[in-house]
Amino acid sequence: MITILDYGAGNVRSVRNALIKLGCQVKDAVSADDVIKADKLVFPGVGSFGLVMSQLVKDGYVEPLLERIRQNRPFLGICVALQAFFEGSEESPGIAGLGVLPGQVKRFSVSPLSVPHIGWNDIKLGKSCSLFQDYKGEKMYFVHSYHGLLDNVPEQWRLAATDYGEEFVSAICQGNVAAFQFHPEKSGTAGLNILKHFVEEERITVSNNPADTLKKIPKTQIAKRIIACLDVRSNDQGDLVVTKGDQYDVRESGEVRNLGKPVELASRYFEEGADEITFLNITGFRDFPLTDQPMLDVLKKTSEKVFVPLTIGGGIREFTDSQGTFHNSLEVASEYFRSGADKISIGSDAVYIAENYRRSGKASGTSSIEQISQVYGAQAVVISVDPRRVYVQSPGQTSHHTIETEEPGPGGEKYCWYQCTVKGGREGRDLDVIELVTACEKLGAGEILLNCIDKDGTNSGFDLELIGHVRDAVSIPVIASSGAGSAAHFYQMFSRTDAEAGLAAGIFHREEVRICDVKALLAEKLIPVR
Ligand code: 1PR
Repeated sequence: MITILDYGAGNVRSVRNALIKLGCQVKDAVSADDVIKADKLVFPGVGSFGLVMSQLVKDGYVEPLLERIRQNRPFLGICVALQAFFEGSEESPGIAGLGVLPGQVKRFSVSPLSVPHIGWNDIKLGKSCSLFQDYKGEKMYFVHSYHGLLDNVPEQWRLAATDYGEEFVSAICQGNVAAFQFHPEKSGTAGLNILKHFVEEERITVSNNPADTLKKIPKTQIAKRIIACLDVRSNDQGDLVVTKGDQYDVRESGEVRNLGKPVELASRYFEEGADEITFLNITGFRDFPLTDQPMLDVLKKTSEKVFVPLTIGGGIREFTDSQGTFHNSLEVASEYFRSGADKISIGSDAVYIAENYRRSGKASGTSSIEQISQVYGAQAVVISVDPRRVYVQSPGQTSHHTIETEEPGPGGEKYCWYQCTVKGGREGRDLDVIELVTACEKLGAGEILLNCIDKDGTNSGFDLELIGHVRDAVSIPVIASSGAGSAAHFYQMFSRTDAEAGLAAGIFHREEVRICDVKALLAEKLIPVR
């Protein structure tokens, strides 16, 4: 029996699904006694350090947790749960951690690398450990902005480190007590194997290698991510299908294109090696997300089979339902996290928020971006951008951020700006892509999903000028999206821009290109992939 310490973290469902996949019986800790007496305790944590610690204090779990660690009873912490071992964190000044390890957790300051550290990176194991007996050097999935300093970790606790501009502790272990900064429940089969050894083995064994082992292991490298995107909507018969637009037009001879069933396609992409999977409910702006049971079911079913990160977007905003009940966006996002999402993506609402922010010049504190990132962490909030080019003869013709383009306009115009749209490209706004992404970063977003209406479904390659334009303007990761027609387009994009990830839909749905083909070409070209 595995007991989960569920304080409402976003990834609890993913951890529960992974343990159930491993054949475990799982129950939630409901009392301090459970925390101490549980055979094996798993503590999944995402979100802010302060939120985690204040929840533990509120539930009276701090002392029982410390007692469990003192009694060396089997314990596995994930992500923020590792950070909670330290005395405190820069993320939440004045809030005490468990204090098992000395020192403060720090925010990454690794420019020009983007923060949060989102993606697949290696771990340097300094000791051999029974939890890693099947480990063959696979990359693990990380999603965090703060980290513990290796120097603060006493030798007897050090297990693994990882590099991301600076070296940080990615695993600790002493006796039967272990914790990881990475997410084993979202690190594919390799991650499940590590969880399996925690579940199956009576106790954790660690053999000491020479203390300087870690120093001898070469720096780790984060991989470029390959993401499969499933644009989902109900067709005219009311079935939820995966569809795909050409420049956002999803109809073919009047019918909604049907490219397959969401759960099946997502499972196929997981098997084929996708690093992440994104669902975009493209008519979400019309629906009441909390009553959109079919989409929630797709997420629940997918999260039982897919052990890489899941992002869900479409319709995430505050709304008043048909009974006149008001629902804030945090409620909507929480329902998606509880249903298995690891990240949520905000589209139209982000445009309205950025417009308000630019008008008022200050954060409202109530926007969906602010509310959700404060509770679940910036790394859980993706902004899905739907821009289209507007050509101008000269930059002076507009107040918007323009670029000089190598792809002149219909009238030979050498300049253009990128107009933001809402409602799935149906409505253009007086806001450019730079005004949008910079406002959203300031308000707490953790990643940009940069689509391009002009390129969507064209198989003509990514809009490299747009990607460079946005990558230079923000310090959060950018996912390049729209237009991929071949594996070579991914190589072109990763070799000519600093985007952290590449996303495609049509070529994967139509099986014109497989995810493994893209990765094989990138690896051949020495672009790091998982
Ligand atoms: O505005 O918060 O309700 O979110 C709606 C979301 O759905 C937005 O993120 C928007 O990007 C997306 N969306 C809305 N309408 C459409 C449409 O196609 N009619 N799809 C749409 C956007 C963009 C990508 C696509 C890439 C790759 N599609 O998701 O996967 O362009 O495609 P490709 O590789 O085939 O070129 P809200």
